[in-house]
Amino acid sequence: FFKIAAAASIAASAALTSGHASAQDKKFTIALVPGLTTDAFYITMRKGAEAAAKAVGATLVFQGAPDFNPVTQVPVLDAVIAKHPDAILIAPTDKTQLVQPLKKAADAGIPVITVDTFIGTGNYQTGAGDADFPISYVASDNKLGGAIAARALAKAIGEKGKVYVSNVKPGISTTDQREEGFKQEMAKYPGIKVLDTQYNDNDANKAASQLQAVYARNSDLTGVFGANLFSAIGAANGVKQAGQNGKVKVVAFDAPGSIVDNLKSGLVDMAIAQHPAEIGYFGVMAAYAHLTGNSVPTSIGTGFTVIDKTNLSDPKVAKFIYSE
Ligand code: T6T
Repeated sequence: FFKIAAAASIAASAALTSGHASAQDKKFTIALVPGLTTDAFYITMRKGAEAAAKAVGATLVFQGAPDFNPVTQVPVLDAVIAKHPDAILIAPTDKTQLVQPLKKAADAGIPVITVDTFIGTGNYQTGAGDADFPISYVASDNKLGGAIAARALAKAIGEKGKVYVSNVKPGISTTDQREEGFKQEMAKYPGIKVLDTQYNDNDANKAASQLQAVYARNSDLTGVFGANLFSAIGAANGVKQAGQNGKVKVVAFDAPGSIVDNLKSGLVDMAIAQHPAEIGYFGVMAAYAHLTGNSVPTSIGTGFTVIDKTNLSDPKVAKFIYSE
């Protein structure tokens, strides 16, 4: 009898609330637009985003372009906006060129959260400027990451010689900040000269050729900082092709499997692993919080794990190697 009474009372309360489905009961669709689809960094981010979506009963849609370029990202974004998801998470491929395309989403009532990269200055919800409309920015501290890279490279080269930054192109918040942090820190080492940055358009082959060209002009080149996954893979390949394995030191941003192999062989000295799964997870959680009426921090910082030969087989470290 008691069981029946309890069941009846649950049914009664369900009947009372039905027709008034709360925001929490709604199955939200959250879109994630990565910088590009075929990058281990964003593949890992997607996993974290999917884990969070599962936890809150949301549907995650992952839709992106095959290369890191606003020209290909904007049409993907337009297609996503046309489907009107409940929220859009996006890694904008340019600080300025994605402002107007994302404004269209905000104007259509779709909350925007930027993950990994930012638009404008990255200071959101300030009421100032034309790019403060995103709800939140979830990312690594890229300036700090650049400074960590500089300190590691300085140590590896005995604080002397010539180095340069292998970078993607100007206008990308992440890689701009890494270069800035790197150069600021390197200024503390009088024995190190920082040569001109080489821009590779996210093409590892171009980064490898550039390494060889810089080395041909500077036989006293002692180190290179690869400011993202493809820059680092390319710079390391360039060092190998120039026959300078272990002589020209490489510090890599990002930690795909191939970079970890290069740590083992000694071609790369150190890799700064971002936590892309954490970025995806907290991106979705921030969207869910916003959609259910909760306030969200305008900036959410995620961590790094520094990987080198000595710690790469430690499971606590190895879990941050990116998924392919
Ligand atoms: O380094 C990441 C990301 O943080 C950056 O914005 C673009 O490049 C990567 O995706 C690595 O390829």
